[in-house]
Amino acid sequence: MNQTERNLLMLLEKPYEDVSRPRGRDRVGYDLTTAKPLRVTTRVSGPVNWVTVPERPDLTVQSLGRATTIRKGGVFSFFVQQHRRAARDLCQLFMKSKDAEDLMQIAAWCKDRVNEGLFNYAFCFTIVHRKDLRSMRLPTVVEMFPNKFVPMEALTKAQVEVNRAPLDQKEPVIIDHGPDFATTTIKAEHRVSYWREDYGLNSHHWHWHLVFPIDMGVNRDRKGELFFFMHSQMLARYDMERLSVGLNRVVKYDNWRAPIDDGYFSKLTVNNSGRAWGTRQDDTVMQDFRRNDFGLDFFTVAEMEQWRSRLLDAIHQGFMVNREGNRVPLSDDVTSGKRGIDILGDAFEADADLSVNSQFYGDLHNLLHVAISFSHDPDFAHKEEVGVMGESATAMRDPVFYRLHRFVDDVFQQYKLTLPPYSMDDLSLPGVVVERAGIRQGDQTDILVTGWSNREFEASRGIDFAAEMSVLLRLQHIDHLPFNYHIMVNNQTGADKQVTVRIFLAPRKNERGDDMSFMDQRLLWAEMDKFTVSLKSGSNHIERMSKDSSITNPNEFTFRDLEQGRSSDPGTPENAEFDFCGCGWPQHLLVPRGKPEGMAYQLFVMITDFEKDKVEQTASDRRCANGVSFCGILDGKYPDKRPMGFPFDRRPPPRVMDSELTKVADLARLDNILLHNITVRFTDEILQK
Ligand code: CUO
Repeated sequence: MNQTERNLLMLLEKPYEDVSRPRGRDRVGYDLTTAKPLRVTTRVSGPVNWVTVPERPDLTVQSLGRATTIRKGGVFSFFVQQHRRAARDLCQLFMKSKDAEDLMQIAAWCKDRVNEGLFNYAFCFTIVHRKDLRSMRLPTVVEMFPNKFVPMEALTKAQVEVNRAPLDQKEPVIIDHGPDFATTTIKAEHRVSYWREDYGLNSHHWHWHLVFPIDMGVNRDRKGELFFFMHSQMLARYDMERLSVGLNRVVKYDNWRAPIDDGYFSKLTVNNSGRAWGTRQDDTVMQDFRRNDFGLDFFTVAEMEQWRSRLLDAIHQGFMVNREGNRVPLSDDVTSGKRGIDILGDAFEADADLSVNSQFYGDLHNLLHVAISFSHDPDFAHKEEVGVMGESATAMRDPVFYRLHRFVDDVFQQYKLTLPPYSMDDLSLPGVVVERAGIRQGDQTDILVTGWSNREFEASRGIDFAAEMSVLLRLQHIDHLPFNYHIMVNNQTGADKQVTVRIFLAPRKNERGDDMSFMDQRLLWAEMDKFTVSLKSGSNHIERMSKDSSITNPNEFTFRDLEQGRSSDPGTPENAEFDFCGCGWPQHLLVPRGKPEGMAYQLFVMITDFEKDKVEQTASDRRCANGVSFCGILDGKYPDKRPMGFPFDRRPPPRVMDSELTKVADLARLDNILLHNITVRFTDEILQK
């Protein structure tokens, strides 16, 4: 990273401090004195590397458009259309900059004039979506906004330690956090707090919505479908965690007049001045939205119910109706044009630019987030802040997130169940036999081991502790020991063959402890990996490392990594290839927790014909090595022609090879599919990796 890029990146640090405050290892401060800053520069001690930002007569309050409509210090919520419009204006201003230096000057000028969350969002959006800045990496959102991940209590403790430390202390102040969650064991839902409140899970969700924004003029390949698929997969994984701690699978929230059983009190703050997120008592009922502080028009639960009916009508009638009153058929059986699942996803999430008729189908999923997040104070009577459901970096902490998204998924699934089952031609691959498959972890076979690990983040990059020393947050999180898949495949086609290997994992037993039917187990299958291999004729031994998974992102950069150029220097051709890293499921959440005594899982390995799966990309399309199943390819097409979640996204065919199909094992009678039992054992110890 060159100095200009470094100076640019530093603007993401200390979001709540004046732009003139020194930041980063190099103590960079931005001097806008010639550009008439908004306030007098705060006095700072110690040397500062001043970056002079020249006067920019071209920048006026008008340049900011609607970006100033969000109050500073408050929440920036992408679920609110007015906030998205503010973001669009600021992103447009940033996107128009000529180069990195120009962007740095514009951004430094804007920094203290707009809402902090909005600023960082627009800034990150620009880095992700501008081709000339692809070599830059984003630091983890945990370091930008520690207050969205760690309770204020822990951060206050850090401040006390900093104040006590000698001024010349060189060692960092370390604050341990976790396992310590927002609930106690009195609440059954507490048992999955370790997962809901995981930093990686929440930063993944923030990052995913940054890469797939709505109403921002971003129309990426199969965006609506990916909204469905990625969230559906998160639910499959959540349900696996629930089953591992003796909880039933999550129940959809679809009676919006009934109380929401579980409340949520996040203990987090929305900014550094200690303003808390709104909280929700147990048994709160969602209300009509009638607040005047959020720039959002009033809306009612009845309107949302109407949008839901229209979406369900469309699904069951097989078409939507566009603004001109014409029918838009919903079908995935297309060779060109948009798939039904994409059309539905765009109208449901919703993206007003892409929805076939946003007036008619509304903004259902987004406004459900909003209505739930204000259910504790729907008319602003108590002047309470929005709840965590209103922000993508915090929403997944709340148990109601999963109940809401189970409803969203249920609507998508209703559509999927209208589609015909896959044919034998879709499912089989003549001449290719999966003979054996299994897992090796150390010297163990077919046993995966989970436990805890620690990860350190620098809190002083997001919060100004007014001290020279670094302040590290050490977060404990669930993790697993790395492992390898071993798959033996016999290629009897008589020639080399390019194939796609698809690996899924699901629990073997349901809540009752019974083996599951195909339909009972269908939504529990989590994609573990998907990759292409060239089979030679005869026997093949495929070995694949867990860290190479197609869903995960192994590169979560801290500010320090980026400053030091660690694993992030785009100077080498290999790294230039692997732009767009940063999106993807956290590596440490790849394996579900399992049980101390071991939990029975099934590994599903399927081999399909790459000829039928492949998607032509243009030579210039950049790809990241990882996270592709959840994040796609930035400038290119989603690299698998099959519907996402194939073959579990549809109802199964009633018969396979002349016998009834009731269980997944019946499908595995096909030669190209193998089902294999494995065990996941949770150790409740720090893992020695
Ligand atoms: Cu990701 Cu509702 O879409 O949170």
